[in-house]
Amino acid sequence: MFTRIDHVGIAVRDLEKSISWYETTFGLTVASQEINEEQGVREAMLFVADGPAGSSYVQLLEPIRPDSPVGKFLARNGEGVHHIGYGVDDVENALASIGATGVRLVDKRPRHGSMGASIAFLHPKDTGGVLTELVQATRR
Ligand code: V0V
Ligand code: CO
Repeated sequence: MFTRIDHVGIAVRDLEKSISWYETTFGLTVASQEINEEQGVREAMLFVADGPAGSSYVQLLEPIRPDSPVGKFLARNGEGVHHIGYGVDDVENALASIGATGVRLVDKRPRHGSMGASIAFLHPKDTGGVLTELVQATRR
């Protein structure tokens, strides 16, 4: 069902500082930068590599309000890995088949994600403590 790792989401306190660190230390480059009001984040996608099933990224996430998923995560855990985003061909199909196994769906319907993707989250309490995101990227 999964075609690749689309991105690893990392909670950060200062987006600009973290972007600079990834650019300087790892030589990554920013592919896109957006504010997602619904998700409560300012985020940047840093390109890592192209693969046969699409590209993979590091997603840096800074909260735009404290009572958001990333704001609460930072207050509790500090900076670090927040979620894994797996690429899927069809996010609605993936949600239906994963939901049928009993995993709670945070999103019953896809939402707007980075770079025009359709995304949906699975509940970390049902996925071994790993917040998991399904990502259907736009075809270019
Ligand atoms: C919370 N918990 C986590 C977690 N966040 N566990 C693993 N990884 C995480 N990232 C645990 C937390 O430790 C608690 O465990 C429990 O879940 C409840 O946490 P809470 O802070 O009280 O929060 P809730 O219940 O209000 O919300 C938790 C959920 C929320 C997962 C439902 O964070 C959510 O809706 N996340 C999906 C949306 C999201 O993360 N958006 C930001 C990225 P204990 O203490 O009870 O054991 S946006 C994005 O990636 C975009 C736009 C993109 O890729 O394009
Ligand atoms: Co994400």
